[in-house]
Amino acid sequence: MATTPLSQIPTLSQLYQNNQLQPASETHTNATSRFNSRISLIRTDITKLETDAIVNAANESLLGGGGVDGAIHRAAGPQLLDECSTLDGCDTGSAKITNAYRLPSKKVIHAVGPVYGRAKREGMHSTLLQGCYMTSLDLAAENGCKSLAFSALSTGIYGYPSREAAEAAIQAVKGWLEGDEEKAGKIERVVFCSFMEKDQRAYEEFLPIYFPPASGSQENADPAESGAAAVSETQKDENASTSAAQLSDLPDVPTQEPSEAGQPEAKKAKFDHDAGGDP
Ligand code: AR6
Repeated sequence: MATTPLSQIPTLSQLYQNNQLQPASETHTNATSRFNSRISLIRTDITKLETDAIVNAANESLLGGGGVDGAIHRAAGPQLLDECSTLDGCDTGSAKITNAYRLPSKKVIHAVGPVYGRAKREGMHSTLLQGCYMTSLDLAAENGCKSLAFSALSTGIYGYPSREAAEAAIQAVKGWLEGDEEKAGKIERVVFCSFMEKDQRAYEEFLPIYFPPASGSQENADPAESGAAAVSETQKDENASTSAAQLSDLPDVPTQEPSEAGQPEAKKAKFDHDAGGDP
């Protein structure tokens, strides 16, 4: 599969315009359209994305594993493991950054999401997951990465339910973009990269609740809910959107689920039902 440049990754504005993302029937109280040209959703293999950084779903050792971690290490080559082994691991809920070696991105951010069962029992699951998203955004901003793509952290082997994870991830990214203005201004694009259909569906459900189409623009209007102030700010970006014809050139979605691509189901089941320990 060829690599995908940032210009080929559709923004929410473009997805709404092309009816590839449907507005929600009800939006969140604090919903905004302000960031619709800075947020993307794509279902693809994250190792093919030409964003400045990609975010890996790692474990505390940072020494590789299955799932997306395995795919990233395979695609980056052995130098990635060499660099990771100098980092002294990483706490759950946090992240560290490395070079990307043979990957088309410039950097890899290794985030350690929570094992759902264990973290949920301690009431820490969403705090830890959101910590991964916020630390990754901080690291991207500090390291000159203007675009970054997140894998759906913790939703594979670590057993975090897709809908809960998508909502927590979206809230974290929204909160971060609305936070420190100077820092947030350094990030031009945040991509949610899903792989399995269940995760794609979860983002398609929750992104419109938090980031509805701008009313009065070329997006599918949802006049009742999107803030008036947001509209004027986003309008010019949205009018400059990619056409449907260009978007039809987007890469094919994967035809294999990760479990078929070498991610052990037995291991996943263990973390779904009980958090026995880090694999
Ligand atoms: N591109 C994008 N997303 C992918 C890809 C890919 N090539 N492959 C899988 N995913 P997981 P976790 C999705 O299990 O749950 C590792 O062994 C996958 O569908 O990779 O955080 C680590 O070393 C899912 O949505 O990570 C840890 O030990 C998401 O990536 C442990 O797994 C995350 O699934 C971390 O578990």
